[in-house]
Amino acid sequence: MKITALAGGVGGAKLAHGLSLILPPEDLTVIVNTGDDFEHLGLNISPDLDTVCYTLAGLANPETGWGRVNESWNAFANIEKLGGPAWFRLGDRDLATHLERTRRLKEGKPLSQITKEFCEAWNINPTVLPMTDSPVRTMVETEEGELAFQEYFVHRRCEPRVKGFRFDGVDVAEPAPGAKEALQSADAVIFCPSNPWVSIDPILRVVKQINKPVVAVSPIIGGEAVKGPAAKMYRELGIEPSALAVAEHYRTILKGFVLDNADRAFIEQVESMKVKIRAADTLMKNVEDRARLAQDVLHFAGSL
Ligand code: FO1
Repeated sequence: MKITALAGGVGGAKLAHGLSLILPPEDLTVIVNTGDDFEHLGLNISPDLDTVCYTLAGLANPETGWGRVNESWNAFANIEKLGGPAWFRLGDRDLATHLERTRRLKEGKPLSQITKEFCEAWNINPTVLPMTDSPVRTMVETEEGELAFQEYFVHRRCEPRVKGFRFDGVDVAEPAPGAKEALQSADAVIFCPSNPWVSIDPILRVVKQINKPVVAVSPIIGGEAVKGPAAKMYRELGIEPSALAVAEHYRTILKGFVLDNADRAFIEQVESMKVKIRAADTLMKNVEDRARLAQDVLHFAGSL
């Protein structure tokens, strides 16, 4: 079964990893959000892309989900000592990724090509694609004005109340080479359990159309996001955060929906949207959980 998965950061990376443990590499393409990308210390940082790649390569920090395992912080400590920006933490190993990415971008290489080269170096076999090679920047409209995504997310710790989102550059952004083909040749498209507002929506805005059966996995369990501000965003936008709210978010493109066993109470309401539903244990605490959930999602997608 050929699968194209859409993913943001930590939650998306975990399911992508589970899928990579089951599917032959030629049957899996992961299209990753780049709306979180930004420039910091003169470097091009692609947090979600790196989180997905590090996770697939077994290099991710298991505590944070982002950044590298066995990281050291010498450069960061010295930047801090010099009075440089300390709100965004870059470890030594991670810094090498940003330095090298920035160098190759300056040479004129597209981000998708650089990602391919990094994947080869890290022995990542499935295809990982940034959603686009053009700059798209997620802007968070808050009660304190508009904030660039990492300014909102890391610097302001998601504290300002959210009023909406804007994806700067999205109207002229073309999908990265191979993304359209991967969506067309897939038997099913899986939306990983990533934030619908700021991880999956920017990808959907870039790829525009999906003509294959879509299965989404809810990132919300029992009214709370497993990680990150998704539930807070729903609340501030006047929507009760729940698996049901996620299904409603995607309802126009959804064929199947996977919610947690804790959210079985919503099954009937989701079914009434003419969406097929599967309840599963969606919390991925270890690698076995990732593979088990991936297997559940693949069985379900195959049955649609
Ligand atoms: N998230 C934080 O909360 N604090 C950080 O200092 C931080 C640094 C960081 C460095 C590299 C990287 O790839 C990701 C990093 N993240 C950090 C996570 C990241 O900014 C967010 O999780 C994503 O953008 C949201 O998916």
